[in-house]
Amino acid sequence: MTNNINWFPGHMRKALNETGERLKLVDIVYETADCRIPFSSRNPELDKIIGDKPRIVVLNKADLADPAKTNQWIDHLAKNGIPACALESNHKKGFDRLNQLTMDLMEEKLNKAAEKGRTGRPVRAMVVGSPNTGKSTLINALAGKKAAVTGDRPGVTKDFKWIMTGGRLELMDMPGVLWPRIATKRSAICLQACGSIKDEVTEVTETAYEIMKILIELYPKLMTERYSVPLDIESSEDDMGYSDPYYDLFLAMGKKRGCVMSGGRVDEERFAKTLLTDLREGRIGRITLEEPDPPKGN
Ligand SMILES: Nc1nc2c(ncn2[C@@H]2O[C@H](COP(=O)(O)OP(=O)(O)O)[C@@H](O)[C@H]2O)c(=O)[nH]1
Ligand SMILES: [Mg+2]
Repeated sequence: MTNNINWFPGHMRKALNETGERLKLVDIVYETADCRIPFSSRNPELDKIIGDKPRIVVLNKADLADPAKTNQWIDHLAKNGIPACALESNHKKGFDRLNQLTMDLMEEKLNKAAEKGRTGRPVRAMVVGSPNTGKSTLINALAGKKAAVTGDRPGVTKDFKWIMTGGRLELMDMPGVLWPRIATKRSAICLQACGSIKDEVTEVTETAYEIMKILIELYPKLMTERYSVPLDIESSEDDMGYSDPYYDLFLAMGKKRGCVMSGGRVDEERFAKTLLTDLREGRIGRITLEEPDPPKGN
């Protein structure tokens, strides 16, 4: 599977260095992750530049994720010393918890500043995360108006502004961009299925087929409900005596959804697109593709 994020190592390094420079200016970091793929959408390189700066992992798009697994992830991160919260940036849900965590983490620093006579000191925050994790949406939601975000193209130095968000928080209007963790084929598929890596036309069918396998493993009930196909259908052999029950299921689901060409053959690409859109828009249900411990990868 090709990695179609058109960054190269030098570019990534530059983006990381720039983000590191800007991190020096803030008190706290909001690290956005996609709540459905908290493993693959986070980048361990952040740890190297974040130092001992307080950080909150924002599990964004929680509306699309499995609530029980979201809680497992929050517990798992907390056990590893990383406060985390679920957020729905585009529905403005979960912000009270984010504020609470922010103030808990900043309390000591603010008290020290107050002792030195600096009362009412603002808390400066910066949003950092990989593409499509909702950085701009989060900044806009915190800013309370649509406008401020200057852009998040990696490797491009731009001036930034501080946005007053009400309360004590001042937010850098330019997020830091990281890249997702595409260490395994499974990660690549999950990232692509969640829309974090752009669809490559030639790969849509493969991605959909692979994600269907993962979904059947993790959420068999939701899959049968959505596509009205029993998961134990009898598999047929091809001319070479080879059978792939998952491929048969894929075709059966496509047929059921009316993705059929003239002549009766299943239009695999059309069903692939249908399946991916269903998943991305939450129509299959609330789904989390990665378990906290241990992260799945093969
Ligand atoms: N369902 C859902 N979609 C979200 C949420 N936050 C952001 N999005 C969507 O995710 C996509 C990427 O968001 P964006 O803020 O552009 O991500 P960025 O690349 O990190 O800046 C957009 O289509 C947003 O509307 C959320 O909490 N729930
Ligand atoms: Mg953005």
